[in-house]
Amino acid sequence: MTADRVHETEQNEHREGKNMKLTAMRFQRKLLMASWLIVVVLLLVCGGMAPAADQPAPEKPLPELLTVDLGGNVTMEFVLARPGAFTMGDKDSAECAVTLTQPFYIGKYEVTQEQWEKVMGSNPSHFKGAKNPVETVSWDDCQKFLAKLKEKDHVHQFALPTEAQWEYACRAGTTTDPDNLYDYAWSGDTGGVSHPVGQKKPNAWGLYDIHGNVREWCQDWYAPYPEHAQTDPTGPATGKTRVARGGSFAGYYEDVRSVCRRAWRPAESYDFIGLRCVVVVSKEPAAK
Ligand SMILES: [Ca+2]
Repeated sequence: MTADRVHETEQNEHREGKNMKLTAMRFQRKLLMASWLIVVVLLLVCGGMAPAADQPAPEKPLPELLTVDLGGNVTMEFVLARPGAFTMGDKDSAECAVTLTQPFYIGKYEVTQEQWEKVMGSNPSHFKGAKNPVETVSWDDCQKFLAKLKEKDHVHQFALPTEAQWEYACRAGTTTDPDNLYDYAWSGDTGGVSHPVGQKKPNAWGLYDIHGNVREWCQDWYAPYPEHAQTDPTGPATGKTRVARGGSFAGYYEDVRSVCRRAWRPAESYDFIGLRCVVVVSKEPAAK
């Protein structure tokens, strides 16, 4: 082999070695890019699956029914009332446009004597019966009952319904009362005594005895309705009498209509006035 031939062979070998190195480098570069691509895709997928830290978790829908355990197999049942708007009162007396922006739970039944006794340890009612509505309780007594109820159950926020909440729930999305209120209400000619709760027809939202049996204390002071539309009204700041709604076994047919308003002093108690509770639903977490 001549010197020139040797030199040419060496050059060819050198060129081949260089080409192999270039091919290897290109392969490594492609491998690196593919790895980065996989990492980016994985990050996008995982990021889309996990909730962002600054986004609140979606709210769970409120259950339609709520049962509060008072102990000793005594419970209190509530029905969900969703936010809405309605006309309070009627043209014959006075009316007011009302919007309720917050959901709330309202008692499916009037508070019974066994429920009151479980919470308060005594039963002041005149017409005795475990399942009869508690009566002969003043508005002031009801506040003591609610305070004791909160001591027993720290989870829920109990209250008397505002007058607007009461009428909203009584109307249950309707603009008129049922044709025959005696199917729904113990009233007038029913012997002048209270009756066990839940025996008549419920209203459209499943509330029993919201017409009749015993009148039901509301939270508000009594006053003529305001002239302007109201949002989440709670009544006047002061007054002399508190509202009681729904008529009773001792009243007349007119009294058990959804629009009928009556009021008594907060310390007064009668055997035809009881109560129905609400559970306040707050969108904000309860303060600790
Ligand atoms: Ca009632």
